[in-house]
Amino acid sequence: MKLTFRWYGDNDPVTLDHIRQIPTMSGIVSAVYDVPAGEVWSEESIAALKKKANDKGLEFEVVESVPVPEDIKLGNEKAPQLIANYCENVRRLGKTGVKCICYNFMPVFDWLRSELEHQQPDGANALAYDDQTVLEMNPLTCELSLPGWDESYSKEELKALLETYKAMGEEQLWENLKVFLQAVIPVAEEVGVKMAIHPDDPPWGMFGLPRIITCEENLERFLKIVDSPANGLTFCTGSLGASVDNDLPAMIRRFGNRIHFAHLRNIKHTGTRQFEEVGHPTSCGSLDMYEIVKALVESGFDGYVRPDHGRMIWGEKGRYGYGLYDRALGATYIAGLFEAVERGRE
Ligand code: DNO
Repeated sequence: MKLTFRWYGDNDPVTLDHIRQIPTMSGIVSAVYDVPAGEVWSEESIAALKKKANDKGLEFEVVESVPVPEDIKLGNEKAPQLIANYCENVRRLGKTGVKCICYNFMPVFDWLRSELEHQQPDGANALAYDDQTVLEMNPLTCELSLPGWDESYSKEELKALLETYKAMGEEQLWENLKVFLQAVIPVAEEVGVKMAIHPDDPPWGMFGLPRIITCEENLERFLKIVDSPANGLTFCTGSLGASVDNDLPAMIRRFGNRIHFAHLRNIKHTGTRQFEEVGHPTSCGSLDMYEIVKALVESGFDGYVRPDHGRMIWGEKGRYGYGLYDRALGATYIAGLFEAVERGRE
């Protein structure tokens, strides 16, 4: 496996110099951030990003994300051109040496939490989710703004979008995903890129929006749409693990060689559809991180790994979920788990 770290570019308070000092770090996970979803990234921007990383001794082999515009998920008349643009991005990234692209197919909202600064007993702040609170939230009026939310919509646009999705339903979303994959995967194969869809976070529907990348059965269905190694998964333990019905080690063993990227973090279930994010180690939460890593290693996983959301500790202020300290602790813990499991097999 290759250990990586998400970097949000020059505006990220976490710098490449911080990242390169985390032991065993191989590279960054990043994206071109100054282009609206749906547009083609310039070759210069991609090359500049790669150069910045390489100049610090870091690789740039993983992109997260090339966002999928809503029009593609909705399968409307703008979709064909936007899919062509998406393919062009995959082509350009492949040519620059990118090997893995993470993306998601979540309608409107990316990852969602009800609390951004949940106080923990040790004084850390963490992201938390409570379904009851979310059920009472109205995305058209609520004040909360989350990192995954696209702020570019007006209330009217958002309302129309929510209504269109509600009317559309899950099966049509599957159909639109199929159209997308059938166009993009052959291009990815051609340029040596592994596409890795990110599960829906949390893995259930909300605000009447369909969510489909949620559980073992649906992941199986997804992988069969285009049965190619280039059509793979980002195995995000915090997202899939939010549902107590998902048996993560079993899923890893089942999907093994189709997992190209792993987001490893722990969460603690605190009630029905209620959880909070915790430190990465097994004993901090509800997920068995050792069994997860063991399943990855025993399935022959040779993709990319990154620590996922960290808590805010040691007084750090920064991008929710993406501070330096707790993620760096997570990174070294993950590296330790891999070393122990791998050496145990020798
Ligand atoms: C949250 C992230 C997600 C992820 C996208 C992938 O912290 O894991 O926002 O990057 O869903 O497209």
